[in-house]
Amino acid sequence: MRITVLAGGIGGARFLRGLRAHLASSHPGAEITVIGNTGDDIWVHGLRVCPDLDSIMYTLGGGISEERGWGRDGETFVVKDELAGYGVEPTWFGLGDKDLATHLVRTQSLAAGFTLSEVTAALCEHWNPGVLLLPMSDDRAETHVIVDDQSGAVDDEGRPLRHAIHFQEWWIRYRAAIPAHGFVLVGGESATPAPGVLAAIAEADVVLLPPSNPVVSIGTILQVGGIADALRATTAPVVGVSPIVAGAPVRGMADACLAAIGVDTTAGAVARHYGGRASGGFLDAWLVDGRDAAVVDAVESAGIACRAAPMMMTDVEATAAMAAECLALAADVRTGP
Ligand code: FO1
Repeated sequence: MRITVLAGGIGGARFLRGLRAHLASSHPGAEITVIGNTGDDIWVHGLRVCPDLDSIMYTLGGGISEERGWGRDGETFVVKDELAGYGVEPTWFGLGDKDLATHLVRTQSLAAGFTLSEVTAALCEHWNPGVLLLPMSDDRAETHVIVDDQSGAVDDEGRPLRHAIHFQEWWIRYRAAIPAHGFVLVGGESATPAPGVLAAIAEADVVLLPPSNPVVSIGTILQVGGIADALRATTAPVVGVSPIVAGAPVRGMADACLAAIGVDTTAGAVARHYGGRASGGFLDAWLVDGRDAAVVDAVESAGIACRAAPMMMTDVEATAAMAAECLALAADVRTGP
């Protein structure tokens, strides 16, 4: 059984850990291919950092900081403090000492001419995540956020000037607390899918969308040329898990992202945002938490099969049960009317 998963960082990684656990008992030999978001990637202190790829690699490889969901367990930040001592920016970025090794290996390998796919494969040989982890693209495509200039600069009508900052600055330095007027995937217009990405969608038995951020994680992956079309074209059932429960994101700040693109922060609105196939989208089925059971009929009327079940990834066992629900719903859709 071949399962392809489009994943962001923390939520995607935790979902994958449960999916892997479920498949180990229900479908031994199943293969998971992950298409990881690289829109969060950033150059920091001359190093290339790939937050979502690293969250997936560390989480599945057993090196993740559980309480943060990013970076390494047992991490220290001595180098970060030394850099701050020199007054070197960005001081707001949490560069971990153990995490630094990953960034150094990746940066040296990229400088030697290896692609991000090749570098990711090499890092995964060390971490052994148990999935094939593909970057969405080997090309640079970075999410930047349009915000009001925080220096207070205004235009001649007295309106705040706007400028783009890197997503990481918005997310980490400003905690997504300053309004995002929009997102721009810098480089996205020319970025192409990494090798194997389109095939992984076309040849999948099931495609899963974990409860990652629908705008800056899943949404970013969908902006890479050809990926959204591949989802619309695949015969595999495309099954998603709502990242919104009872009107709020379970984790992270997806509500700030959804507001920026004019999508309501509800389980139903995100399903319609992805869209059913009949309306030009790609979503065949949608899982919502029991607290959102009231949206099931509305989602079904949008041509998307929908089921309510416990959707909180409280531990691997609960997440494995979610994965089982996804695969059961995929089977229903495949054999459905
Ligand atoms: N998130 C934070 O909230 N604060 C940080 O200082 C921080 C540093 C960091 C370093 C490496 C890395 O791979 C991830 C890091 N993250 C940090 C998480 C990251 O910003 C987010 O996980 C994703 O970019 C959004 O999903």
